[in-house]
Amino acid sequence: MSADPRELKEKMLQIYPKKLRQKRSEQIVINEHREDGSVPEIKANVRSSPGIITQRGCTYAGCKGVVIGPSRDILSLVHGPIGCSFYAWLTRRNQTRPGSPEAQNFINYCLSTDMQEENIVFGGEKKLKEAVREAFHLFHPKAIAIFSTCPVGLIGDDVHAVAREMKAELGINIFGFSCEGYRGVSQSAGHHIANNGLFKHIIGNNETEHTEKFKVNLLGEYNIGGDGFVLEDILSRCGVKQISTFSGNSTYDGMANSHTADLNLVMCHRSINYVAEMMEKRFGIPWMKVNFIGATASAKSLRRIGEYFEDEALKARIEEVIAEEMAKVEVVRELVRSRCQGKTAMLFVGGSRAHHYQQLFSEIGMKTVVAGYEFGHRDDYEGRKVLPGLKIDADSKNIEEVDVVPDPERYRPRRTPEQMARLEAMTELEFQDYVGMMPEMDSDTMIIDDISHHETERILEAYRPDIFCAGIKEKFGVQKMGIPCKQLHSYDYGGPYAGFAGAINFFKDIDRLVNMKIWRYADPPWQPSAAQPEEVAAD
Ligand code: CFM
Repeated sequence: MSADPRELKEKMLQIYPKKLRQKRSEQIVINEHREDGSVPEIKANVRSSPGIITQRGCTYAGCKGVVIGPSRDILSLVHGPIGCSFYAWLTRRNQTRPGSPEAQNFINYCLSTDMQEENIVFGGEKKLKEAVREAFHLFHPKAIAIFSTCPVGLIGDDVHAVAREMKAELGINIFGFSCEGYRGVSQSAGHHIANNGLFKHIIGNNETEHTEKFKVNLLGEYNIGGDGFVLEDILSRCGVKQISTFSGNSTYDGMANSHTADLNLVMCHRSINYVAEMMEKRFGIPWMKVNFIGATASAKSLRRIGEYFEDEALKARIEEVIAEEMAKVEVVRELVRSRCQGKTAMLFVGGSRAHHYQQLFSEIGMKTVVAGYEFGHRDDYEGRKVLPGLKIDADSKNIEEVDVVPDPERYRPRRTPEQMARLEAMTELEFQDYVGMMPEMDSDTMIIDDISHHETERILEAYRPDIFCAGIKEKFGVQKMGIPCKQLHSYDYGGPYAGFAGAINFFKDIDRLVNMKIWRYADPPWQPSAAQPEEVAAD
């Protein structure tokens, strides 16, 4: 790895037309830690330019697929052409584990109104009502969520009116989402819309009291490849009660009851920070950012929970669990580190993993040289402190900001102002904060927002990293260049990667990928005479 990031950036931009060059130059930043603690500004959460081959998804994907979909007993009904449902049908590896064989679990199903030309011309509300009734009589769910796809917004079907009418008719909770694919610049808009819906229609509907002493919700954990199961196990061993996860392995009742927790832990800040903030305003539940990706990061997050509850017995239990788990991690980590030390990685994933997974790589001595989000906002890159200065553009105005006031009966500050001040003074315990990706990356690393295919090829050519982490869309193009590509959305059928057990899995998988000699047999297109099999065998 010898590329000069500044030269490389210039070279990458050269082929673009002037206007695009200007825009992309603001979305590609060379990282720098300034004396005042700031990092350079990056342009993010703006529309993708046509033709760059973005890896982003749509607003409907963010709402249905990401935030609401993993919950097992909310019946998801897609209002739209059947094609929109294909990608919402078990294509994200969010797992779930019903409590008993009789418990409702709709994750295997894919329900769509299958809109036809006729519905586009004459309207689809009637068909939607019929579909809701049919779904209700087939499954008898506690709740039905209706998701709008692009044509629904274009023809003006009112999914909210249908939801209200059907709710009155059928007597269960039914709500709609105006999450048409085009509604925002990416799936990120869909997260926000889903958060608003969770807050308006579900959270606070179940007043079951729990007697456990330490009650939390885990927000922004979607149980991809079983990550959530690992975290449930760790938290319960520490004696921490998880009221609900948003939304991996979750149920409607758990979410409805989540306002009874005393702390919100935020894993994926990008997809769920809105719920965390709204719950704090309405119910008085503080939130803090945690990261259970990486063994050291997991230990740190657990200790933060102990500090928050200020309970010595809890802290002692947490230390026991950490010691027990770390002993297992260290054996594998040391071995893998000896083989991976000094190798390089690139990460291009959604809105949080491109940051979180850098921690796992650093634990085995690997450095992230270039990274970026598909749809992160400036606060995900630079930290939440930039929020007050963010410009609200027309695309963001498109999404409702829910006006939240303290609940007259149920608002209850979980900590006194003195306690909060004391906890905040402990440098390790920030509330309502997220430092972002760039402050935690080295100076002179390269950050690229919404990377294009052309830019991907240029950075691979210049740096030849030992591993590239992205998704299925990039995977095979990258591997044809002789560089292993690890999918960090789906985990390539692997995982779990969260928590201590997850770190062990990750270290082993990465070791296999970066040390496999097969990659040197592939000739990258720009280097037709790359290593021949004989040469590889010789070294
Ligand atoms: Fe959050 Fe996610 Fe991510 Fe995300 Fe996603 Fe995902 Fe992701 Mo794929 S919620 S932002 S919209 S951590 S599906 S579980 S892997 S892009 S980095």
